[in-house]
Amino acid sequence: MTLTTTPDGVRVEGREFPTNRGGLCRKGWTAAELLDRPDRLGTPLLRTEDGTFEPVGWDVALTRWVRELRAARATHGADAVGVFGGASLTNEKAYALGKFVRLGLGSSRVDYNGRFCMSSAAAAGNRSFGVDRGLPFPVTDLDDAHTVLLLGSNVADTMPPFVQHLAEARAAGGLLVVDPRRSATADLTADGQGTHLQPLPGTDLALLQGLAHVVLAEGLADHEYLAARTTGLAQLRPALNQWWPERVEAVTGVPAHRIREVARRLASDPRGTYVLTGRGVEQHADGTDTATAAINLALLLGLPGGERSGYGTLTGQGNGQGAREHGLKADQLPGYRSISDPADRAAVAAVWGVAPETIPGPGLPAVELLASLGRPGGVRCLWVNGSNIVVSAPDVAAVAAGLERLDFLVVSDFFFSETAAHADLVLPVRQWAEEEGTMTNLEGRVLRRRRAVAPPPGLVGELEIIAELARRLGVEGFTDDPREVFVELAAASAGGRADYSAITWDRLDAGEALHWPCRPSAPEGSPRLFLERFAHPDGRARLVPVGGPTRRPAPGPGPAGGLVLTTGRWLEHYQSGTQTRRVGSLAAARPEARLQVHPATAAARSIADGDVVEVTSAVGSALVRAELSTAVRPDTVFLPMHFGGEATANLLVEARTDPVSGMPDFKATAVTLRRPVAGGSA
Ligand SMILES: Nc1nc2c(c(=O)[nH]1)N[C@H]1C(S)=C(S)[C@@H](COP(=O)(O)OP(=O)(O)OC[C@H]3O[C@@H](n4cnc5c(=O)[nH]c(N)nc54)[C@H](O)[C@@H]3O)O[C@H]1N2
Ligand SMILES: Nc1nc2c(c(=O)[nH]1)N[C@H]1C(S)=C(S)[C@@H](COP(=O)(O)OP(=O)(O)OC[C@H]3O[C@@H](n4cnc5c(=O)[nH]c(N)nc54)[C@H](O)[C@@H]3O)O[C@H]1N2
Ligand SMILES: [Mo]
Repeated sequence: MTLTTTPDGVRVEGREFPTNRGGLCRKGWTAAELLDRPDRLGTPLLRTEDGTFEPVGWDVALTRWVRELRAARATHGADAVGVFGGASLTNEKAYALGKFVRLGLGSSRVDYNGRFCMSSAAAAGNRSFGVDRGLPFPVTDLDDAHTVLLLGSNVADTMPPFVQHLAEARAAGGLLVVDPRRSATADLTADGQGTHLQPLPGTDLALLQGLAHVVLAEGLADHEYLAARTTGLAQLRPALNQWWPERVEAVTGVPAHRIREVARRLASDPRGTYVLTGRGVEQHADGTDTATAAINLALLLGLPGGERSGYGTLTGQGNGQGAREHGLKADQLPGYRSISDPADRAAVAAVWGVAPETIPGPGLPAVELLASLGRPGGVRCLWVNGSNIVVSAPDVAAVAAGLERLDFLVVSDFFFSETAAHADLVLPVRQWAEEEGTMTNLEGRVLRRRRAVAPPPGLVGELEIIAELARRLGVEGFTDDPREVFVELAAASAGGRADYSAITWDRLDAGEALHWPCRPSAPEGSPRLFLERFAHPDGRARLVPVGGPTRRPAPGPGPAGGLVLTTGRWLEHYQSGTQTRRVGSLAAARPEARLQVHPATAAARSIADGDVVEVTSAVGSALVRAELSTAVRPDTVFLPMHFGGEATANLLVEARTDPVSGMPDFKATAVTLRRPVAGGSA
């Protein structure tokens, strides 16, 4: 998109671009409204003795912060200071922040909200393919697809410009949507344009095992491809044996004959067939295994690395791809390198001009990092930069308690978020349209972000904050010039999995489409990975045997019976809502949270549309109005994640995580539902 400055302010215009073709979702069209809002943070705010906030100058703010950092480190050690970042940050900020924690603070304690977003798909991609790039092919390849299996992704609401790439598949009757709700995307399958499968939340692993079982049992697998391009078929077979369709039906609720139909459709013509996953299947305690099962299915069919076929995961946040490549993750160094691998450490240490042993080891994944706040051996001084964790992390009551235990909390944001309310120091930062940098999109293509408007006076960006902190801490090697940071980032990525070493701002500014890896030996970049080989040393993809779904309490039918809560997004709001709840038209369209409940489920509990209901899980309760809808399964309820206060979805979600990726179990929580005793009718 482009920004035009007009006498009345800034306007957003769609721009012709292959991934969106001039389309923009509603949030994009309204984003400019946020640049000059009166409640935008303008100066640092420091908490006073009596608990209120007082505007202070930057020097006072940074002096205090540096004193707190030094005190925490002197008393409790370097790992007592930590950073929680976000994937809305540019590549340059993500890189600088990761480097600053390791070298400037000497701490291992850094992680970010991408842990909540793409970590399961990333872990599965690395395990199966040896590399993690959301789409290993340009999104426009989907334009010719006749069959697309879309698992746990509601693109019609969460990525509206993407829907146009599904037109051909819909015309061919081949859009296959797996979602416990008849979502806006599931509606796209109506009138013979495809099929909607509606499993119980958290049972996709069984469903995928069942589809793979049918492919093998009915002789639909591509054995020539499996022999040439994969390893592990012999180990995979026994893991699939037990998942015959009738058994899968009993676990998922999806009829056995539909499972067979979908498997046959997927195998009918591999050229033009794609398997895509979203958060609905990835944000589970078995999310890595579920994404792996989707990859196994795709491999059995011979899809990944084909001319016009493949597997991919649909990236979430603005820089969801880039932020997971440059070292913001607890176990990573730039170039998608491992912080535990001696060769990776040596390569980055050389670029940073330090001895490898100077770089700390792996830190803690997000949920463990948050659990450590204010605890013995845990983080005591935290900087949250680019996330609203009091709304978006699991078990938010525990997170808020952790923030209160801290010695010092710094939150930087454009707005006074729910998390900022817990801070000792709140710092204003610049917004997207006010800064230069790069982002990496869902297909691994690096894009320039250009400054379109001047930031309000007195506001600085994170690169300036980091460089100034480093200067005050007496650490060298930090610049506030984003172009210089990119040059260093590209050098640090050379030879890594996400190699940017032949990418320059000049090439990007000249309009070149550059997908990583992009190195001097192949400066044209890599729009299609895997055509010849996968990224494991032997060039083969791995079929990884996985088990059955994580056991959860089964929902009960009666009025007092348990239900499964799942959570996700609405078209009108973005993430924790800090931004979209402030946009007039969006807030008017969707002013408050609603719990989607099936009418039969509501009737059994004497709940009417609009009633305030109490939802209770093992860790907490939420109060929210019910919205009756036949679009959700009777044993399932759905709550959007966009709201704070009593309706915060994450009051209910437990801090249980996937053992491989550290992903929280956001999408299947056992709950009960009732009308609060003291009335509660709207
Ligand atoms: N409007 C809007 N757009 C956004 C965002 C936003 O907040 N608002 N956020 C952006 C970000 S960061 C992300 S990560 C993406 C997310 O994009 P999506 O992955 O599309 O978003 P979700 O709504 O979280 O989940 C998708 C679907 O999964 C379904 N689902 C829930 N549980 C299960 C399950 O157990 N199995 C299956 N098969 N499906 C399940 C939900 O019903 C939902 O329709 O969207 C991006 N775009
Ligand atoms: N129950 C449940 N919980 C979920 C999910 C779910 O589906 N269900 N989804 C998860 C997912 S996929 C995600 S991505 C997370 C998202 O949730 P969060 O991590 O909370 O993400 P945002 O709401 O985008 O928060 C970003 C905050 O940083 C600010 N911000 C934006 N850009 C910048 C910047 O450049 N610099 C600074 N300093 N601040 C900035 C914004 O104003 C906002 O307050 O939520 C996760 N939580
Ligand atoms: Mo996300």
